[in-house]
Amino acid sequence: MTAEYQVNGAVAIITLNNPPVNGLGLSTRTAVVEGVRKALADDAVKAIVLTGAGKAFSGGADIKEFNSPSAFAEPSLHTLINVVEGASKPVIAAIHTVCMGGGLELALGCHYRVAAIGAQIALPEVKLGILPGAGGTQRLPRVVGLELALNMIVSGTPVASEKLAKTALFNKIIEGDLMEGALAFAASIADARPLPKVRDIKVDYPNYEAFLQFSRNTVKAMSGPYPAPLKCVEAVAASVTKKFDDGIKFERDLFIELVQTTESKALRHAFFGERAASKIPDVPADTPVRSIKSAAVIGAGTMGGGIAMNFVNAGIPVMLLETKQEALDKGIATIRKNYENTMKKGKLTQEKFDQRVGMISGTLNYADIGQADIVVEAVFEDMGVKETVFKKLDEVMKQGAILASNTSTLDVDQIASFTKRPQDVIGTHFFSPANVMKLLEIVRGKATAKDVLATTLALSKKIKKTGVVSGVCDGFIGNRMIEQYSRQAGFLIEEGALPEQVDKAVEKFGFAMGPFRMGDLAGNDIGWYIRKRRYLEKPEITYSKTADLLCELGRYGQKTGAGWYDYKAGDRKAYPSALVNDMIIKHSADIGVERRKISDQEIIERLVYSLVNEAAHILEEGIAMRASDIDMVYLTGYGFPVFRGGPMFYADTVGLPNVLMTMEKLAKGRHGDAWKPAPLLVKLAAEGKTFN
Ligand code: 3H9
Repeated sequence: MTAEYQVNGAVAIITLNNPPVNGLGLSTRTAVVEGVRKALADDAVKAIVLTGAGKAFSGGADIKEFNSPSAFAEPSLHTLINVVEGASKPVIAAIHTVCMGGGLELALGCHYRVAAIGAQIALPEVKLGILPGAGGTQRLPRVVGLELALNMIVSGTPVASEKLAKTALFNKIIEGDLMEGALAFAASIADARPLPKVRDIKVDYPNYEAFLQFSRNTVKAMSGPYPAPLKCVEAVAASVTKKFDDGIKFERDLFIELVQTTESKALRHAFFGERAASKIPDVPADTPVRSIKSAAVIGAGTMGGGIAMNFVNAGIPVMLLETKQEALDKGIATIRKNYENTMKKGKLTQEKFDQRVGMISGTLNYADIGQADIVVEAVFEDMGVKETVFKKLDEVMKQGAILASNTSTLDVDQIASFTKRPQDVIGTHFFSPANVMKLLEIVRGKATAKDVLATTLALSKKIKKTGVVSGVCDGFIGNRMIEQYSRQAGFLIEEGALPEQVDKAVEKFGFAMGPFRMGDLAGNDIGWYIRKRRYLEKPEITYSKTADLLCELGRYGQKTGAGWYDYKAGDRKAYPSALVNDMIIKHSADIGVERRKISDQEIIERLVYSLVNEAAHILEEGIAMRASDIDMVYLTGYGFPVFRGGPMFYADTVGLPNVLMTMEKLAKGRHGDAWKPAPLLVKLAAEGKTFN
């Protein structure tokens, strides 16, 4: 049963029991309706308490159900709420830990609500590209007021129950045992009549038109490509402008409209994708993990410093190791400065600042880091350098320590072979700035022990990253794909586009940054260094030479004050460069390419489908375990627009046969060999299937 029924004296207790978060799927809704009917039929029962088992009152409607007919099957959430609200005996919601979405809507249908301290109260539907569709937009303003309800619904942000104690949302905040308090409350109101219903409350807000218009303007300006936030405002507006039942119908129509949008489907995909990524089929959830109480980072540069901050933010003391005192001092000073800036913005107290800075130490001596539970190497991306470091780590680190490499492209198995304990070696590829970016690509070597993988995944959660596991290959998931994207970007400028056209098209598509602005930010010399290695290792792969010519001019990007674009001192704005554009045009002439007008559509197709095709290889080879893992890498590490769900999800929405057709057309053009479709893509398209 997904809800339990028991009678305690004169009170029936209905307990939602649908782990993990008591989602209100069809079977739970059915069980609660049955429970209420049973209680109403029992003359000995005077009141009903509704609560949730385990770690939630309820996390809301079962999101997994949204793509299936059972989402709307009877009893629907509306029907359930109507049964509760229309009950002839008082129904009291006893709320704890998590009360969100449909869970809060159900509670709002109850006659009374009592809550434990610290319960997280939210209508977070907007984060899934929808709005509360079971009366939340109509009932919440009636108990907490128009303004607070609008804020909660448009932001989706949870509010602690005690902060809402003064509103009509709760009849009582219970400090001790929740059930004991709820039963005492039930006894105190068992005979009270008439039963209060939230629907009967009038939303009172003088001059609401002005407030609503202000809200529309503000929300419209902030919601970007997402339709849901503005629809939230419209639905909340209906709580003042329409009769209750009309408001409910209006809300329901908007909900049905939103749930079918690609934006909402993409956000739901990302929600489940993030959770799926931490599940490794041959590493069960109960795999024992190693204790991580201290960390060391080799290299105090930008990357090493950012990595260290992650540990410190999570309460794990870290020791930085450098080869020269000056570099060490500079690295630690930069971290300190970063925390000072956060403190100046009011996001860190002096006490927390002192704590964090106090957790960082430095050394020039390998012997000092030997007792750390994990060491992350963030040194120069060169196999020779990695060899020296890992041999040293093998000598000094205690047994059982995890030896992690922040390599972004190199062979983790080879790195592991430099040690006598390859089972303890793993790749942890952070993205710059490492203290900000959500992605952590976790590279599982062929010898990596299961508990090392499980520990690293758990650690990624602790440091608030989205950990995605990749197998070993050149560039892993993310950089192996971006290589194809960068190649296409290079060909596009050789054939007729200029950097600003490419960047604008990509940014209009929704990427945070186009490839050329991104190159200038990350440093064009990094790609140059990698290409030089590839020219030797894989001479069969063709690249545009424009990026090499740029680097030969010393234009490495923002750090040298010039890259694909010009920069002014103290200003990160990219100004198109006449010099670079002339260089590109001359290069086309030098290699005998007649430049042509390239459409924005072609730019997007070539850049995005190059990612998709490489990803299909990666999936087929088992480097990525699932298509959604690839999407998570791109959503959290490469600025792929979230409302498009990631490259694989996007290809699914375009339709794989359509993607394939465009690739076949591109294969007839210049560098057509790049468009040989991955067998998996061909197979899925032929079978009418999708990646996800
Ligand atoms: C809604 O209510 C619509 C209505 O207005 C109208 C309907 C007509 N459904 O995050 P965690 C799973 S829309 C199904 O790791 P935490 C999740 O997939 C809903 N499953 O834990 C994961 O499964 P697994 C509005 C759900 O403790 C497991 O629970 N509600 C749901 O860090 C643990 O999740 C929301 O948007 C769900 N509703 O955080 C709430 N929620 O273990 C979304 C979670 O198999 N959920 N799961 O991977 C959350 O914000 C967090 O999950 C929560 C727990 C705070 C609840």
